[in-house]
Amino acid sequence: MTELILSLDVLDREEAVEIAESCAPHIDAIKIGYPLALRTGLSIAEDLSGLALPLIADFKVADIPNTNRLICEAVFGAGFDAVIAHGFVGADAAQTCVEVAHRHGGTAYIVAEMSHPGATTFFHGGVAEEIAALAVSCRADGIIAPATRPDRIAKLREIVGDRAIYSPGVGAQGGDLDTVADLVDGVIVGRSIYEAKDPGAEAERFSRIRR
Ligand code: OMP
Repeated sequence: MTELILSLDVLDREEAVEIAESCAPHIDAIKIGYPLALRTGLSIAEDLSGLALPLIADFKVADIPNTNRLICEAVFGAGFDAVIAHGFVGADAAQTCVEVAHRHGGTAYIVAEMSHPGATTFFHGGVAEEIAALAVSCRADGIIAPATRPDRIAKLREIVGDRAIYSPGVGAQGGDLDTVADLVDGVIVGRSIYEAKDPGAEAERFSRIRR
């Protein structure tokens, strides 16, 4: 089964809760990043807790180990279940995120390669492969890899084995849902769902990958 993860990048607390509620029966987790959390604060996790879905904090944590620790402790303390962190900062900084996550009974995912066109400037040439290997050595629960480049997902799969690959970039960024769903453990979808006239119905349409 491939999971469907809703990326809830709307800017208003009530709208976020409404969309999450309508999508909840069709999704496996909700990802919250800076766009929403900077408006609502981390208390958005409490607002969504009644849905009983894992909440992923996409803060792409990328600082020194001590600051990463402080960020991740705030995230898990607020009720999030998972965090997304960058790996290019090195093993000590990434590992701190993993350790804090695991201490709280949560999970941590490391961005191996990003999905936007500009990501190739620095992530290609062996860097993404090195970050994926770092994620494995740090005992991260998985990596983030681009739905916009299925060939790269296949390459990174060789490195991470059966660790989870979560993949953004479907729909609005051009990635194809069914192609990617066959390669990854979870597909992350934002605008294609939350900008739809009926987000719940759209989430249901995307949820065919869960079967
Ligand atoms: P849509 O493009 O609207 O479907 O949203 C994709 C979501 O995934 C956004 O929240 C992005 O910030 C996030 N994302 C990427 O699009 N590309 C990446 O390489 C990594 C992420 C991420 O870490 O989730």
